[in-house]
Order: sequence, then C-alpha cells, then structure tokens
Amino acid sequence: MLLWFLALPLPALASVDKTLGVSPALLSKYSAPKSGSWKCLDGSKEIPWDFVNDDSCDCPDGSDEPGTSACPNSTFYCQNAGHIGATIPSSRVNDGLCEPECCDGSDERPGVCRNACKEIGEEYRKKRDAERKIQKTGAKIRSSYIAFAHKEKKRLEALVESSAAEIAVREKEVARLRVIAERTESLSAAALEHKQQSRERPLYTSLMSHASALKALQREHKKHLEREQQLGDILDTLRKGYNPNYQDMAVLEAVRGWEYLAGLPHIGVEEDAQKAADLSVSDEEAGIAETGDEKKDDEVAETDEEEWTAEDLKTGLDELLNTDYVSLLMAHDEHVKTPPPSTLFNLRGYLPDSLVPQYEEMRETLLSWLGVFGIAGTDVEKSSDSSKARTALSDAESALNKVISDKKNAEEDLGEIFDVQGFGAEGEWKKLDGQCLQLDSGDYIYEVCLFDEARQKPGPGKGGQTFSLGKFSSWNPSPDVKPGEPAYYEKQVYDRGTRCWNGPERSVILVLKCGTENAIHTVAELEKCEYQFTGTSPALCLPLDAKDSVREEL
Ligand code: MAN
Repeated sequence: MLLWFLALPLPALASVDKTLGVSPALLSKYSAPKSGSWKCLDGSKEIPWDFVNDDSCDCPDGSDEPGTSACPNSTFYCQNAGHIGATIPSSRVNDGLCEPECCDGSDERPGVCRNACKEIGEEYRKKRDAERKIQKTGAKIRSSYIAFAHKEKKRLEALVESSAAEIAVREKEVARLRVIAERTESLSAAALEHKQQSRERPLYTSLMSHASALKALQREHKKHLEREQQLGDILDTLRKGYNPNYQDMAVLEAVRGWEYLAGLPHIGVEEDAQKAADLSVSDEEAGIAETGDEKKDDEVAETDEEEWTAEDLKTGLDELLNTDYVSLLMAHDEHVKTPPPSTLFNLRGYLPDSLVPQYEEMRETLLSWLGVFGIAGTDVEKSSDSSKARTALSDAESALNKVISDKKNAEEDLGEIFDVQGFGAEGEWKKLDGQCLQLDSGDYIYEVCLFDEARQKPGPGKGGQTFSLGKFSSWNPSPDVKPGEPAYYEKQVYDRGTRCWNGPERSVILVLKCGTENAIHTVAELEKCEYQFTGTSPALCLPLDAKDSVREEL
C-alpha cells in the first residue's frame, strides 16, 4: 500500500493539494494541463500550474488560491464529508480558528481542528428528519386547507350565481309591488275624492237628506220648546193672578186645564185640604192620575222602541248631525265590497308551487282591471290596504337589498381566496380566516384572530381592561420579500390597536413557521406596546420537494 503511494508520479500528488478548497462544481477546472500552464477562471491570465494553491495570489479573480488565504477575494470550500459542504471567505482560512461551517477542520492545517462532521451530520439529519415529518404532516393539513378553498370558491360562485338570479326575480317583484303600492295609494285618494263629490250615489244622497231633515226638525223642535215655555209662563201668571170670586168659567177652565197639563195642584185649595185630597183622591182625580201614569208608561214604551229619550234629543242630536258621512259611506262600501271567497281566491291552493308566482301576478292584474271597470271591488280601495301594499313593497326592497349585499360580499370573498396578498395563491389561508389562537402568559391572555384582530386580555383572576393590539393590515411588509414567496407568509402585521398611554398605537408582528398546529408559542413586548408573537401553522408547510431532499442527502 505504502509502495503503491510512493509509486505515484509527483504531479498527481500535487494535484490533490491543488484542489483543496475547490467546490465540487469547479473541480473539473482544477486538473493539471498538459501544457503546464493554467488559465485563471476569469480567463484574464495564464499562470504555471505550480502557482495554483502555492499561497501566493496570481489571478486577479483569486481563482489560483482556492485553498489558501493568499487572495482576499477568493472563497474556500470545505467538503464536510458526512455532513453538508460549506463555503467560507478565504480570509478565514489558516487563521488558527476552527470555523463552525467547516466541521471537517479543512480550513486549518491538519491537526489543528478535529473532524466533527460525523456527529454534527447525525444530529443535523435527526433534526431535519423531525422537521420533515412535521412538514409532511403539515403539508397534508395544508392540502386540506387548499381543498377547502376550492370548495369555498365553488360555494361562493354558486351563491353569486343564485343571488344574481334571485336579484332579477326580486327586482321584478319590487317593481310589481311598487306599481301596486303607488296605484293603491292613488286609488285610495281618488276613491275618497269621488265619494265626497258624488251626488249620484243614492245612499250618500239619502244620508245627506236625512241629515238636513234632522237639522230642520231640531230647529223646529227648539222653536216649539221655546213657545211652550212662553205659553206656560202666561198660563202660570193667569193661574196665580185670576179672581175665583168672579166665577168666570172661561178663565177657570183655562186655569184648570193648564193645571192638569202641567201636573199642578188646583190653586186656592187650603193646604190641609190639599194634603187630604192627596191622600184620598177623588174618582175624577184618580182618573187623572191614572191617565198620567198611563201616559208615563206610554212614554217609556215609546222610548224603548226608538231608543231616544228627551235627553238624547237635546244632546245626541247634535252629535248625530256632526257625523262624517263620507267616512261612514266608505266604511259601508268596504263592508259591502269585501269579496266572498271565490274560485279566483281559492285557486292558489290547487296550483303547483312553481305556478304560484305567475298566478299571483295574473290575479293582481286581473283584479285591478276588474276594479277599474267596476266589475269587482278591489282591496286596493281600502286605506289599510294601501299601507299594506307599502309594507309589502318595503319588505320586498329589504329582501332584495339583503340579496344584493350577500352577492357583493361573496364576490369580494371570491376575489380574495386565491389572491397572493389575500389568502395565498393556493387559497391555503382561507380556512383560517377568523380562527382565534391564544397564549396565556400569566399576567395576560394574548389572542390573535387571524385576518381580524389581536388582543391583550387580563390573565385568569387578574382585573383590568382588554386592549386591542391591532387589526390585520398586511403580510410581511419587508421590501426584500415579494408577495407570494414563502417568506411573505411568514409574517403578519396587526396595527392600529388601542393607543398606549404616552406611546404608539399597539401593534403586533406575528412570526409564523410550518407546524402541525395553528398556535402561538411565544409573546414578547419588544418595545413599549409593540408586540411580537411567534407561532406555527400548517398553512406554511409546503409539500416536500423530492428533488431537494435527494440533493441534500448527497
Ligand atoms: C398595559 C399593557 C402593557 C403595556 C402598558 C403600556 O399595561 O398593554 O403591555 O406595556 O399598558 O402602558
């Protein structure tokens, strides 16, 4: 073995040293040329092959010294067999310090640094395998998030489509109800006007004649009452003032007649005699009394029958004459015109659901035309129906507006699902929209509801206020990171939270990495009222790239 080594030609031995620090990609450029002269990698100069790695810088690009620190602009590659190769600046070669990047110690002369690549490599692979496992599991969850986004997209598209169709139907319905409401209102007004002015309607005319007859009777009645009063006064004066000794029979008869009519006692009879007369009435007087009682009974009977008393005549007649005959007439018309249930009204129950809207449309139109021609009374004449029509219209308008706003929201959501600056190019974040993650730090419970708001709440058993730490404002805002890159989704900014006393508005930077769970792991208040949360989410676990993993194994 030793003999075989000694038998190797010298240049071959030298070439081993000459490739020291050369990366695998450039290895082919560092082989001994037949001519003996070697071209610098930038092609600017030819130098003797022996000048390569002779610890003296010859090439302007430093390519002749890959394994020494002679050229300040060169780099050194350590192979790190058993781990992963690394490149360091040449200035760090042979400086007496073991570079952590070069676990094989090749950056220093042999014997200076121990080769720790085996352990470091094993440790690294263990860690990497654990991470890969997490990534693999996370990626599966992520793909379920993506599937959710696609489903959500379909759902929203269907919602937009059905909303558009519903809007068309509801717009027609609103237009139809608007026509009905306006027509109802104008018909109500016109009907009232018509009834007020009409002198042809027999009922109205008859009512008005009764009213004027009653007015005339009331006037005459009052006149007669006044006359009766005056006559009574005259007869009272006569009764009290006449001289019974004159035996004027005409006067006596008048006085007696008046006393009988007015129910007065006979004047001139002694008080005692009157009392006696009151106790044992004469036949004649008994007859009179009897007649008076009968008269009273008659009055009662008459009153019962007509339900009007003299008192009613005095007070009730005025009230009766103040009646609003137009309203009465309209109320009567409404009552008379209330349509009996007819086939037209019952038909709806026999129709299949799909035909009901057309039937309703047709029925309304037909009824309104029947109303116009006076063939059928229409509900629209009623003022209560005019407000019913208004209510139906405003209900239909609210229902329409709701569908319009649902459609608008669905369209906005659709626009964000696969937006790189929204829920990601694959929609992987949509599933987490509004999901709240919490961390209990003792003093506070920190919470972030993704894409919504971050909060700081008092910890369990601690009093105090809940502060808003800000609303979602953007993904990683760094100018070095482009939207859509993995690093873009590794940060979220929440800002414009509750203002800090004597400080800024509270804000949060949420730093995320791939993990099998959506969780916050740490919270730190880096500056006053500026918080940093760190956490994990499966949405960040990209599928393992087979090519990458093979390359890393090598
Ligand atoms: C509260 C909390 C703290 C914050 C102070 C600032 O106590 O929000 O995190 O530092 O207010 O006054």
